[in-house]
Amino acid sequence: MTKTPSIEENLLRIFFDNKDHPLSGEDLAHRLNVSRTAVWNHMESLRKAGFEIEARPHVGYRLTATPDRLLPDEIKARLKTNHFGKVIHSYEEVDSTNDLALRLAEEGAPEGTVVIAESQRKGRGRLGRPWHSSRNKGLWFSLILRPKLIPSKVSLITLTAALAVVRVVSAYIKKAPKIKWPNDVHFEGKKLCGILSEMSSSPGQIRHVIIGVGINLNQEEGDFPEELRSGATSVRLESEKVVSRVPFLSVLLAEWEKLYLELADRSDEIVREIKSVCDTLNQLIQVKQGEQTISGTAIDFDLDGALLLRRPDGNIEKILSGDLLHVTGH
Ligand code: BT5
Repeated sequence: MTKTPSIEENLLRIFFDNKDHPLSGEDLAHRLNVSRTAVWNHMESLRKAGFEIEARPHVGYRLTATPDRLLPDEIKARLKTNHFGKVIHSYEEVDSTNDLALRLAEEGAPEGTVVIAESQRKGRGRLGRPWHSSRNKGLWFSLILRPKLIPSKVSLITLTAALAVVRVVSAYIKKAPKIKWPNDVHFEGKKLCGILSEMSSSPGQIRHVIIGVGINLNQEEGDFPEELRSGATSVRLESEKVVSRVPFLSVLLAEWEKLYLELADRSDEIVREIKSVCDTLNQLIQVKQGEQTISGTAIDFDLDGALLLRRPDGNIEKILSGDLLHVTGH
């Protein structure tokens, strides 16, 4: 169930839809179906949260600046999705958004629920590796999905998230970033985004999958710990632009929802697009799976998003997951 929008959310939506056009108190009261005093009170509560609202006598009110904070009212007011982000749990700090999302999914949270935090104490990557989540500098969030797909398709869902990130980041950086199979988006060999998919399934069916996305947006070099500096980057470092995180998130969720819904009947086209932005293909690679390392040339993906590797003996092996090292290139 989706909660009724708050007055603040509706007020922000009206401001966003009317961009530079000032609105009178009377007009706002009419659109929101509340008194002018109520409009004023809700406007004050937005101001307290950091929104700047200009009031010009005889002209009206105009939203002139938004705070760079992950406030559900603003996120929802900007969203143009049907499911993704309709329910949002936003926190200042959590251990890991994936852990919270997992718990909510088990309690029956609807598909599209987002758990997001300004920082994570124990953000994690695959195999329990740490994920560095600097406060207010990026997007650290998890999405609950309940896809009607067989479990082997889960890699494709992860890749769809990566493709949505590539599409949105491409609007900020002149040169498009690349997908590094199975779960990274990087820019010239430096990691911009990592994705952690955790699935609960019964035989033949996915019960729910939590997709955790970490995107570096506004970090400068010094925001990364020493050991990550050579291998990590952010949209700001690559574009010299500061990114407004909430508009970025709302566009990302819309792009991702569109791709996710299209998986049902045009997954072949999506796989084709993933291939076109993935720099793992045609490379000599090593895949580490536990104690074992397999090498070969990455030649293709199948329709599940699994990687097809040509071994030195010519045999083709299907790889579902693993840590990947590009032996040629990066
Ligand atoms: C990943 O794992 O890349 C998945 C990261 C998923 C993070 C999100 S944030 C929201 C949600 N909640 C969570 O707790 N997690 C998800 P993996 O492929 O195992 O890569 C982990 C490695 O990336 C680490 O060992 C570091 O080397 C590197 N790393 C850590 N933090 C980074 C950062 N901010 N930027 C770039 N690289 C980083």
